[in-house]
Amino acid sequence: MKLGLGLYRHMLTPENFAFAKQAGATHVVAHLVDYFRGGAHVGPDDQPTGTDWGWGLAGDPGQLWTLEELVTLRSNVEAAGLKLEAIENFDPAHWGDILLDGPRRAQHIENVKTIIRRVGEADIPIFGYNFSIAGVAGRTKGNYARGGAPAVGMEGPYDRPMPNGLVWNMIVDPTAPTRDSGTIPPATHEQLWDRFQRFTDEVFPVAEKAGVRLALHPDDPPMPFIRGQPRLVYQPSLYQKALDLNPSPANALEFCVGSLAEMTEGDIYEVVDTYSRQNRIGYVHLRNVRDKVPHYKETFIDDGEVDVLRVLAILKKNGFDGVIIPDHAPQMSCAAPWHAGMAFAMGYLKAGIQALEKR
Ligand SMILES: [Mn+2]
Repeated sequence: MKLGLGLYRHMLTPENFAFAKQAGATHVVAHLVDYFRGGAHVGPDDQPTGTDWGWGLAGDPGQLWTLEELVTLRSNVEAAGLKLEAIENFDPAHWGDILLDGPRRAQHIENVKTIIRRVGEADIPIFGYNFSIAGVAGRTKGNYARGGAPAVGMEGPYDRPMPNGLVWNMIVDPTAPTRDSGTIPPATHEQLWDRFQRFTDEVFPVAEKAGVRLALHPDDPPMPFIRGQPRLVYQPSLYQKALDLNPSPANALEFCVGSLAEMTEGDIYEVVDTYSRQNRIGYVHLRNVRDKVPHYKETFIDDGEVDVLRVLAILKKNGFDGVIIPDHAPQMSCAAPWHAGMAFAMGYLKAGIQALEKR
C-alpha cells in the first residue's frame, strides 16, 4: 500500500510537493478545478465550504485542460521524487450538463472524452470523480475535533433549492448570482441513475482505450437528497449498483472511507472488505468521523468511530496495492493549520502501513 497526498489546484507548488515527500508520501493526487476562485472560504488552504452559491466560480467552459498542462504537472511532481497517481474531479463548466441532462450534454460528453484521452496520454493512471448534481454541499464548519480543532460536519439536512447557474456546487453562469435566476427542478433517483448509465456507456470505452480508470467517489455528504436533488451513492450497497452497471475495467472506485462511515446503513469493516476484495478500488480517501448523516462530524484520524488501523489491515489482507490519501483533516492551531493537520494524518497512516508491511 502506498501513501499519497491530495493537493488543491493552488497548492500544486514545488514547496507542497516537497512537503508531501517529507511527510512520507510517494504519490500525489491533484485537483485541477479551482474551488477557491471567487468564493467565500474560511482559510486559503482549508477544505472548500462556501455559501448557498457554492464554492465560487467554475472554470472556463471553452478551455479544457491541455495535454501540455497535464504533462508539465506530472513532470513537476516527478521532479520532487513523487508520482502523479490521479487527477481528482471534473470542472462543472466542462461536464455540468451531463449531470443536469442539459442542452449542452453532447458537447460535455465530448469534453470528458477529450480530457480522459489527454490524461491517458500524459500517463496519469486514474481520474477521480463525483457524479453528483448538488456536489459537496450542506456541510457546516465548527470546532468539532479534539482540542477545539476546526473541522467540517453536518448539523441537519440541507434542502435549499439550487439556483439556476449552479452545478455541482459551483457557479457555471457568472451572471446568475446577480439576478433572480430561478431554481433547478429536482430530478428523481431514477433519472440520476439513467444519466449515470448513459455517461458510463459513452465514456468508459474511451477511458479503457486511454488506459485511465475512472474512480467514483460516493456522495459527500451521503444524504438521499441534498438541495432537493437526488444522490447516487448514499448507502454502501449503491456502490455495488454502480460497479454492476458497467463491467468495464475502467469502472473503479474512489473509495472514501469517511463518506462510507457517515452512511446510515452498513458496517464499515464489512464494506471495506466487500469492495477491496473485488479489486475495483482506484485509490482510497482515508479519514475518520463521528456519528452519521445528517449529524456527523469529521475528527482527527485516530479519534473517530472508525478503527483506521483495522481498515488498513483489511485493505492489506485483500491485496490492495494502490494509493491511500488522508482526504480531509482537522486544522491545527499553528502558523500552518492545513499542513500540520495533514502531517499528523500522514504520520499516523505511515505508521499503520509500516506496521502491516513488517508483519
Ligand atoms: Mn472523500
